[in-house]
Formats: sequence, structure tokens, C-alpha cells
Amino acid sequence: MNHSLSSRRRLLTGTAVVGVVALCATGAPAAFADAPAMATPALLAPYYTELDLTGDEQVTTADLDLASAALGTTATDADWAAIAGIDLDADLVITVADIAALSQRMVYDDGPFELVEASSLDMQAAMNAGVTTSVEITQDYIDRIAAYDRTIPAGATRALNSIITVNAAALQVAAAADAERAEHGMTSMLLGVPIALKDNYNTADMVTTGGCGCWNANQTSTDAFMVEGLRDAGAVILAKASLDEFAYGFASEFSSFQDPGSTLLVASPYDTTKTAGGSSGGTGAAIAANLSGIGFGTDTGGSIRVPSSYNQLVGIRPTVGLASRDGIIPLALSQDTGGPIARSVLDAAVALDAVVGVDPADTVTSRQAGLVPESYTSELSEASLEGARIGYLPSMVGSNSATSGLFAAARETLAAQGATLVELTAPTGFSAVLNEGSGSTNEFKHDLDIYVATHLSPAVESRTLQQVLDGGNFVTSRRSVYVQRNNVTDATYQAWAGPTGSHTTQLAAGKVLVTEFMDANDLDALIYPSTNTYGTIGTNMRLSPNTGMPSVTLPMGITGEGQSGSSVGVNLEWLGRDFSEGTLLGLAYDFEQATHYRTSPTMYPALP
Ligand SMILES: [Ca+2]
Ligand SMILES: [Ca+2]
Ligand SMILES: [Ca+2]
Repeated sequence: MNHSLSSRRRLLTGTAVVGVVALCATGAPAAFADAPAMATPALLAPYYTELDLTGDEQVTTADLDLASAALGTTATDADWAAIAGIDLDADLVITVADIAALSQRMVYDDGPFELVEASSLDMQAAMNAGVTTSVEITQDYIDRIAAYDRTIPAGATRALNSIITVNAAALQVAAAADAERAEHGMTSMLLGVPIALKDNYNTADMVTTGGCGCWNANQTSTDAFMVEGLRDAGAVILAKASLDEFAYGFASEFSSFQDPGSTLLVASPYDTTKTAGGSSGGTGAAIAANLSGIGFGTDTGGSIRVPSSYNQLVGIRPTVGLASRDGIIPLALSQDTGGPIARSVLDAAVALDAVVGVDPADTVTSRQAGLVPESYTSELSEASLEGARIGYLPSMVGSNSATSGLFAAARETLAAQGATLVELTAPTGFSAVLNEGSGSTNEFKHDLDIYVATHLSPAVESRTLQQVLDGGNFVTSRRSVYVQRNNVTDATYQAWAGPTGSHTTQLAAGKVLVTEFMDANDLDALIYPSTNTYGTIGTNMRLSPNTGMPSVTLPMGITGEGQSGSSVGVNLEWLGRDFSEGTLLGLAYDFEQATHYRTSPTMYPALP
């Protein structure tokens, strides 16, 4: 029906640069002199774009030049209308104070750059100012992985084990990103930003093991669709992150590159005696411990949101249909999604921008046509909560006092930010929605066969679940699970996930029921705690996968102490209507900016 977003973006970047060079070439000082502004808007967050004077939807030195030329202009002058937008102090004259305020909106920061807890915006600002480069940032992350991932640093009792493979080509890609910036400026908010992908996303330059030693040799010939989008945006694919083998559960136990029968577990960087959660636990631990810029996970029944909650991160489980699953090792295609795991809402929004798009190889993505904003960052406003209506069900809060206390405080914060909180009782049929099982049992073998046929490297010997079992190189405690899944017949699969299967029918009914519930109560979002401290809450994780509707999770506060002075916490989750990721991110951003609950783990400080 149409080109993927990524190919559309390639086109725009390729054609529109010339005009912008002319626009920005006039007297641009210092670091921007040979780095004209980008052609396509890289960042549409209103704070950074609303004062644009030159029409490129960003504030650069070109805008400062125009503002400087207008110094002394007053409201009675003929050209006032063109410049009135930057009269931020509303004294009807353009003064140095206005230019100083305008300069704050530039993605440019020549102060010291700190890698630990840096956002993509921090990185872009520092790279634009020439303070650092993508090569330096990438090397720093490689050094941190070497120093921290398979070692036990002071205060810790276990290794994180969050990374399976580091990309040998990462520095080369970073150098190319630096060259792109020197020639064309900041062409994307991901330009030169290092990304860690859960090791079930295909990458043409690293093997994709799915966490299983049985697939150590799976060097695919292509990238997953979502990975193509990241590369098109200029991101540096830094590493493949650990996961629970074949994305099975929340422990993040894997056998990749281990002796047959041996496994590793991913630890939480806040308390290494605890799990980082799963199944995207490696991504969660790596991003929380600042071993990469932004991460990606997959979520079938909680696998993005659980590690996000255990590691004080922002996670997006997109609408099923927003991001293609082609080239991702499946668990259950009725409910599989891929999405970002990040240290901030902004990073999550920036990352999501790069991976959405219609993909003929995953037909469910055709649902998104016309429903995707130009950039999710355009929704990031500190006024998003004003006038919002947010529902919650006391039955989803659980009985943990620390969690329920934070949830009560969150409701107060939301109300103080101008939202209306609506306490609701569950509609008829809601428990059937929450209690519908995961598709993983009945769909795994069927969907894995599709991946094997389309993507698995010919070098891999174990090409069926039976061959995986026979080979003995997997998390052996999973044997009974794999045997059960291998015994699922096609008739069982069809009765479950076929066009009129029970699971297909229930998921569709769940979407209708929860959407109508939100409509009837005029809700912008439904909120609930994602998890307790290192533990799940009832069936909360099932609401998003059992409706196909999107959810965003972000830190809700601190529940206690971890190791070595670290704090542990839990997350607040937001569920919305199909393709309302922008709304959810806007609401979450306002909450984040009002609270700043994320803390950094203490055992992984800046390297000397
Ligand atoms: Ca501009
Ligand atoms: Ca003024
Ligand atoms: Ca606000």
C-alpha cells in the first residue's frame, strides 16, 4: 500500500538537504559552520521547535542569527510579526534576553558531557557542539560492557550477564555517523546513538541466538524490519542483549555460547541478587547500567514491561500492528510486539519513531496506515496531563503496601498536574480478558517454523523444536516446556489461533470491551502498577497483550534499598486505545517531568 516509513525518510533526507544548506550557511559560527541543519525534522518536541524562525522546525544558529539581526525591533516595526514569536518576555521588544532564551531551545550544549544517564538529546547536543563524537560515545559503552557486564564490580555479588554479542562493526558505523553529522548536521535524533537489541532481532552483522546455544550459528542475511529503521536513522547497533531463552519467561536465563547444559542468568544492576526480569532482561539490565544508549525488547506477555519496572526504565509495548515483527524470532504472533526500553520517555519516543511502518512481510502492520504521527516527540509536553481523564481499577493495584502507596501518590501527582482521576469498577467480561492465557504454548512451534523457513541461517543444524530438544544445547530445565509445545498439533493451533480460534476471538473481544469501557468513561488512559518490587501483580501484565492495545510504563517511585546504596522501584503503566502511543507518551512525559523518579544504579559508575 505504501512505502515503509524508513524508505520514506531515506527519500526525504536524500532530496531536501541542498535547500537547508543555503538557509543555514549565513554566518553560522564555530561548531555549526560546517554542520548545516538537517532537512527532515529530527525532533518535534514543541519546546525545541516552537521558536523556529527559519522554517526547518528546529532552533539552530541560523535562528540565532535572524534573532540577532532583529535586536531592538519593537512591536510597532513593520517586520515585528516575523519575529514576535521569540519575544518570550512579552515586553514588545527583541532584546538579548530573548536571544538567550531562544538559545536554550537549541540542541547544542558545549558543557561537559556525562555518559552515565545521558539521553539521546544530551548526546545530540554534545555531538552538535563538538564536545564528543559518536565514536567516543560508542567506545565508552564498549569499555563499560568490558568493565562491568561479565565481572562482579564492588558491591555486587553476581555479574549482570546482560550482553551476548558486541558488534565488531560498531565503531565503523559510529565513524560514519560522525561523518554524516559533519556533512549534513543532525539528520536524526538517533544519529550516532548506540542501541542494544534483544538477541531475538535479526542483525546482518551479528548472530541472533534467541538466547539459545542451539542457535549460536544463526547469522542471518538481513536485518529485522525494525532494525532497518534504526540503521536508516543513523543509529549505531552496538550489541545484542541477553534474554530468557526464546523469550519464554521473566527469569532471563539463557544458554547462548555456554557449554551444553550450562546457563547464565541476568542480574538486576540495582541488586544483583535479584533478577533483571524478563524476557528482555538483558536489555533492561544493560540500559539501566548505562551499557548502551537505548535498548529494544519484545513483549508477548510482559517481557518489555517487567524488566522496565524492575530496572526503573521506560518501556513501550506498542499496538500489535505498529511495528513489524518480521525478522524477530517469534514467541506467539497473536501477541508479539517489539518496542523500546529506555532511561527516559524522550528516548523511548525517539526510538519508536525509527521503527514503525507498514511492512508487507507482517500484514498486521497495514492497520497503522494514517494513524502514525510524524514524530512521537511532538506529543511530549509538560501540559499533557491538564484536562486528561485517567481511569483506574482498585482491583489492579494489588495488596503490596509499597506499591499501593506509590500508586496513591501517583494519583495525587496526576491530579495536581490537572488530570481527572476516575475510580472505576471492572466491566462485565473484564476478568475473561485478563485471564485469557498467553499464546506462547499453542503458537510457538507454528510461528517458529515460519521464522526458520524465512530467516534462520542455513548454518544452524537444529531447525525444528524436536531437533533443538535432540541437540541438548538449550536451557535444560525448559525441556518439559519445549516438549509440551512440540506436541501441539496443527488442529490445536487452528482451534486456538486460527481465524475463528478461541484465542483469536477472545483477543478481539477484549479489544472491543476495553475500548468501549474507555469510551464510556471518556478516558484518555487507564493506569495501574506494572509490578511490585521484583514480582508481578496478578494479571496486570495481561491487559495489553490480551487486547492488542498499547501500553507505556515508567518509574513510579522507590520501594526500598538494593545493593551498595542503590534504590529499587516499581513502574506505573498506562494503557490506551489502539495507536494512541503518542497520547500515552505525552501523559507519561508530563508525569516523568513532574516526578523524575528514575535513579541510577550505584555499582556501575563512570569509568575512571
Ligand atoms: Ca530553524
Ligand atoms: Ca523581549
Ligand atoms: Ca504538567
